[in-house]
Amino acid sequence: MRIAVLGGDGFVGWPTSLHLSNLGHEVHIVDNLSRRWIDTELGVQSLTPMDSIQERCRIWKQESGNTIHFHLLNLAKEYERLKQWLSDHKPDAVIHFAEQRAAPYSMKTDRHKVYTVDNNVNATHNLLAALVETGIDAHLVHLGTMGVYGYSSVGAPIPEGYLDVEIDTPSGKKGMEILYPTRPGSVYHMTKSLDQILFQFYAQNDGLRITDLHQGIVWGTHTDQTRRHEQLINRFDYDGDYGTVLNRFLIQAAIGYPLTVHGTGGQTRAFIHIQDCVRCIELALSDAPKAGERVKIFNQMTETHRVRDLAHLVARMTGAEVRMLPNPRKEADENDLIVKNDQFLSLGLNPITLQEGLLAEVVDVAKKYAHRIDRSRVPAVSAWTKDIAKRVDHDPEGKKLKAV
Ligand code: USQ
Repeated sequence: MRIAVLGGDGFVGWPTSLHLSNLGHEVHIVDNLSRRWIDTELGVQSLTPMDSIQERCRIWKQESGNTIHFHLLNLAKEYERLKQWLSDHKPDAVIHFAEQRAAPYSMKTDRHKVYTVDNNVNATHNLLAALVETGIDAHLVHLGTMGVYGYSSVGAPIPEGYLDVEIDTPSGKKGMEILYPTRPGSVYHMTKSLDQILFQFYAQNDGLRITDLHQGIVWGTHTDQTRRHEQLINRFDYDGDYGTVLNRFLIQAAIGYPLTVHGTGGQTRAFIHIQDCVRCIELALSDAPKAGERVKIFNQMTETHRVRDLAHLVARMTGAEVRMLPNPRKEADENDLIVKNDQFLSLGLNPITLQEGLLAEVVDVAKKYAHRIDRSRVPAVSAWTKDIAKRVDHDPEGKKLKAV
């Protein structure tokens, strides 16, 4: 297949591009390199040293003999160029990762909120409108998030995207299927909720074939392809805005920084290893919906864990100290989470679960590049409200709190 990977320079986009190229697909990365610009804005860098996208593609060609093409294009701002690109290249599938993906970044200031909505919603809508206009019947696979469901305890498993409900009508009860009600916990998660409505409309109105992947929190760093050469290494975020919880704990353990648990650590979240992410994309591509069908929604996660349990697991493994910090986010202190992921299992996903070996691999990578870490960028200081900001500002590293 000819596959466009929009956002193919990012944390999941890059290993996905390598994985698909390795399978023999013709891969075209379309990216505006915004993630690299955000590093510059924030004054942080990936823990792992990343080469330019052109250099990464050159090394891949040298390693595998396969070409990954790179196209510099801003999906959200260059609509006419996007249309032209689609007409020129006529992809069979488009994988859409091209969105600002960090909840804390999206909550930093009003400017970051505006940027995140502007970038993410326009990127998605421009793509949908351009597919219709150019008449290209590509299967669109979008990287969504488990966070669209929200994190209140519901006491029932979260289905894959849709919920069967019964409503009262004058002629009795009527059953219907609705999109699971969204309850985003950040502006970033809100944009992915808005995306769902855009997909629903374009699938129903124009017969676009769309798959939306509700992905959990990714952990790990290497995949089979990024291990093949030092310069194919994946990016790896550790800072308070872009680092995600389990990877952050592992990096913190590697550099002797107390593990930063927000609040009670009773938040339960869904997780998936990076190797399974790329495999899920492959599986989703093999199971495209037909024109006229509803959007296909998968829960792209393999297990759930409570944040404090993860901290204690990492602490036991490494001897790290665990510290409970004032939570910069507005989120439930404690929640349960049961998630259905039957569709990927039935397509043949054999989940990688938390294993000491893979956790240790992350710690080893972090130790190798520890000299690149700026410890002052480890605390998460982006606060969800002005009131929370005052509290977090006083004690960003929880020094006044007792370590547990
Ligand atoms: N947390 C800590 N300590 C930390 C960092 C996070 O306790 O040092 C807590 C947070 O307060 C939160 C949980 O861990 O309760 C998860 O935070 P996270 O930063 O790992 O994940 P999140 O902000 O939800 O976002 C990440 C990705 C996003 C993806 C999402 C999947 O950045 O792109 O969509 O995970 S999900 O969480 O399932 O919605």
